[in-house]
Amino acid sequence: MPLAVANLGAWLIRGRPLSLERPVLVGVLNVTPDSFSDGGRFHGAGPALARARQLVTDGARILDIGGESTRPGSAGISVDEELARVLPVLRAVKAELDVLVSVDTRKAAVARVVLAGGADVINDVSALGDPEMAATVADSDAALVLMHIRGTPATMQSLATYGDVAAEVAAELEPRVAMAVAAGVGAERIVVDPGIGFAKTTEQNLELIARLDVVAGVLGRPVLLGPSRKAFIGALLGGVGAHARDAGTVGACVAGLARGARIFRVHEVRAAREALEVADAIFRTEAAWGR
Ligand code: HH2
Repeated sequence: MPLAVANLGAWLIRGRPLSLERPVLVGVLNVTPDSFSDGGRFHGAGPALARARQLVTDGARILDIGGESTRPGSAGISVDEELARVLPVLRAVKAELDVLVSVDTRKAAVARVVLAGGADVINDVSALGDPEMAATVADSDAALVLMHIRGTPATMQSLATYGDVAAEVAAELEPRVAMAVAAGVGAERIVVDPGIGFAKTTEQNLELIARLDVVAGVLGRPVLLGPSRKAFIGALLGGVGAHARDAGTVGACVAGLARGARIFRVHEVRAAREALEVADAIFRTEAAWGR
């Protein structure tokens, strides 16, 4: 069976399985003043809600609300500031739209409040860097994304030294999955993410996507991929800016699908969803031929 269809199944979110039979799109909803590609554009509940409606219309099954930029070199913000950005948008989205909501946070104190406020997924780009995070998620029935990073956004780019990046990312994520499970987060609630652009060079990002099956295979959990608009795409396309990277993003997603990714975090959902659905249908046909 080709890799592309080897990792089917479901992701358990708030007691309900989200099928991964078809690729799942996660729409990025950054409510920050300073995110690298869309900082300031959807800051505040009004613009954020309009963006959320568009992402759902385009086919996002999950919206990932982020209040703190994690771009290389960025400094953190306080719990209060993060909640002031995220909570009004979470409430507005939940009140109006029938969509799962993920909150992109590294802080257990933020997670506790948004989980009480109805968040369905905690997307932790520090993979349990906060020692309280695992127990906080375990106390709910929400799902958890564990993303690979080394250091923090402020320090990560100086830590991009690997022998075998795919094997090391898998090995470094494995104990984090074990920690979450030991704290009481059921394995079926967890997905893993290789952390494209987090403590990785352009070559390492390419290698990680090319060998994504290593990450999926070692961990046995569904893989989420987040290449959207990242610097390695700009580098490959002659230095284009973040807004000229959406077609390149689609290419990275389709390549990831061919290596087992089932969940894709992107800024522009429609093109990625359509490309992934077509590619997935072709890979299924390939599987039916027994190749
Ligand atoms: N990338 C970013 C943020 N959160 N979460 C997961 N699981 N995977 C990713 O690859 C990922 C992520 C960075 O992108 P963006 O949100 O666009 O930028 P910023 O961190 O500047 O807000």
